[in-house]
Order: sequence, then C-alpha cells, then structure tokens
Amino acid sequence: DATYDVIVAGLGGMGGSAAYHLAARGQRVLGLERFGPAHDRGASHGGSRITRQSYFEDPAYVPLLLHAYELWERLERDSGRDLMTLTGGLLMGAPDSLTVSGSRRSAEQWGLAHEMLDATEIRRRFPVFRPAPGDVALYEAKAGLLRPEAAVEANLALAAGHGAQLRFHEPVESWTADDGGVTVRTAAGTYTAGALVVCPGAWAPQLLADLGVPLVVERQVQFWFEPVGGIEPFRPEVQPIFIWEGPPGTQVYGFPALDGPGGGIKVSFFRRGEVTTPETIDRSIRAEEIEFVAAHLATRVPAAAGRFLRGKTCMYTNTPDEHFVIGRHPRHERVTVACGFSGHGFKFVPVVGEILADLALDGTTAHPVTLFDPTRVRARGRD
Ligand code: PYC
Repeated sequence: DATYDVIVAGLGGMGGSAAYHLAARGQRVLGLERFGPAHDRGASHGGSRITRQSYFEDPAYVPLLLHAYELWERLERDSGRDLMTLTGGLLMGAPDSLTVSGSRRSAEQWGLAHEMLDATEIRRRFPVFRPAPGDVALYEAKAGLLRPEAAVEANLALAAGHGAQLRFHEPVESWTADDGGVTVRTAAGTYTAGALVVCPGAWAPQLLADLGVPLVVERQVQFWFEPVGGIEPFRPEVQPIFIWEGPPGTQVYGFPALDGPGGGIKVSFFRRGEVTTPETIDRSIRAEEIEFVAAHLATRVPAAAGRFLRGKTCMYTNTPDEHFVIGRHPRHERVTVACGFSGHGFKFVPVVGEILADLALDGTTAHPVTLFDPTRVRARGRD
C-alpha cells in the first residue's frame, strides 16, 4: 500500500492531462489506467479530433477554448510533439441549423474572426463540397485538428517527468472517500491519498454510480475513405475540417487526408450511435453503416467517397443536455469528477486538466465551469 497526494483514476485524454497538471504543481500523483497508454478502447483515439472556437453548443465554452488553444501550444512546446494543425473549418447547414446559427452566435458574442459563406462561395473556395442552394457556412480559420494519441502520450510523458507514478493495465475496482482521505482498490493493491480525481470516460456509470447524473454511453464509428481522384484536393493545406448538419441524425463531420498509417479521409456522424456499454460494444464495422455513410458522402463530398479503407469504433458518454460534467463530487468533498463529455470534449483536454488540478487542490477554479455543475442534472428517482 502507498500514500499519495492525489490519485487520478483513468489516464485517457482528461485524466492524463489532470495527472500532468497535478504533478507539475508538485503533487505526489498516482495515475491508474485499465488499458495501456494512449489506447483505442475509449474515446481518445482515431488519429484526429476537431478543434474549433465558434462553438455551436454554447457560447459559455468559448473562454475555455481560447485558453485551451494557448495550452495546446504550450503542450506542443513542452513535449516537442506536433499536436494541433489549424486547417480552418466549415460549420455548414441551413442558416437556422444549430451548427450554423449556434456557431455564429458564439462568434458574434465573443468577437471571433469568421466569415459567412453562401453556397456559391463555399463551392468556389472549397470545390470538393456540394452544398444545397440554401446551405451556408461559417468559416473559421482557427479551426483544425488535434492528434489525440500523441496528445495523450505527451501528457503522460510530462506527468511522469514531473514524478507521477503511472500504472497501466490496472483498472480501479472501487473507491471510498471520507473526511480523512480516499482509498482506491485495484486487483494489484490498495492506495490511499488526500484526494481523488475520477476521469472514467465510458466507465463512468460504474465508477461514478452515486454521482446522480444519468449518463448514456453511445457507440460511434469513425470511417476512413480513399479520395476518388487522389489526395491533392484533400491535403490539410487546402482542405478544412467540416461539420455539416443535414436532416436530423445526419450531422456529418470530416477531416483532410492525413499521411501515414492513419491515412485517408476520416468522416463520421456526430450523433448517430446506438446505446452500448464498454463491456458489450460491438467493435465490428457493419456493411450497412459503411454504405450509409458512403451514400451520404457521395451526394455532398463525392470526391471523398472512394474506397472504404477501415473503420474504428469509439464511445461517447452523453449527458441529457450534452454539456460536460466537471466539478467536486456532490457527496464526497475529496473527490473531483470529469465525465459526460458527450462527444465534444477532446479539444478541451489541456484546460480540463488545469481545472481538475484547481478543483482537487483548491476546491475552486477561476475558469467558468458553472455549465458543467454535476448537480444540474439528476437521475430520476434519486435524492
Ligand atoms: O467536437 O467538434 C467536435 C466533434 C465533431 C465530431 C464529434 N465531435
């Protein structure tokens, strides 16, 4: 048995960042992870994640994003790794779609640089897209992509460099907390600490059963296609990331073609998954889902709808309002939680790590986190 200042349960995107920020502040940190470093069983894999600032989900995210961009640059410098590429981004759909109107609201409220493009202008500037006549786009030069595996590895290496002990292939089985501290049990041992930070991803329903937030885990598939006429028009230098809202259930998003073993054009639907659990998720890629996404792409980005290369499942952990859960555990003062990122959390990884370190050490943070209060949504039937 060993004693630490803070134990971090879960070393994916959020937990890895929390471990780094806590260790960098001189804390004796133990990090526990059920799989290996930067694994592909959760929600922080697949070679790319979108980053953007004109946030359609809610303008309250914007100050966090502005700070996250600074922290991504710092993380690149401190780790010597290439983590973020700003390709520009198109947020497309009907003018009154959430993707367009919500992005515009955030951009206008926060004075973020953006351009509004009509369908003719979208086609002129980005000829691979086939917008419908009424479609418009908010173009944001500061949008782009993040490299999730490299980012997780960077945080873990920096955490270890600051003395954090990171134990992999050691799932947390249970934890308890009282006025004196926290105790965490795994198959390999029992650990005690002054505080616990729980970043469980899709394992939240088990590890945070008494949190009182109804969380739904959703199966998602990322698809990679070979462009029809070669990758030239899809290089990151010319092709922006995009999120394109169509009829309900078809908010499609995509990336430029990336090099290397992760090559090809990655596309997926933002929310079109089935309810699952980490234990029962079907990790096979079904012919009908490949056909559906390819057919959708064929009418909108036809040059991207070439040969199917591969697919990969991941999991969203959704809250009822699709806003994050970040805060002190309402029943345990020594426990801080971060979960329910609802499919749009990765771009916040560095700022969430900073917030978790603030909350675990000081009980409060200067960052605006009211929207993420764990007590705002309660499971039905709970007190
Ligand atoms: O957060 O931008 C995002 C995103 C796009 C698709 C899934 N998440």
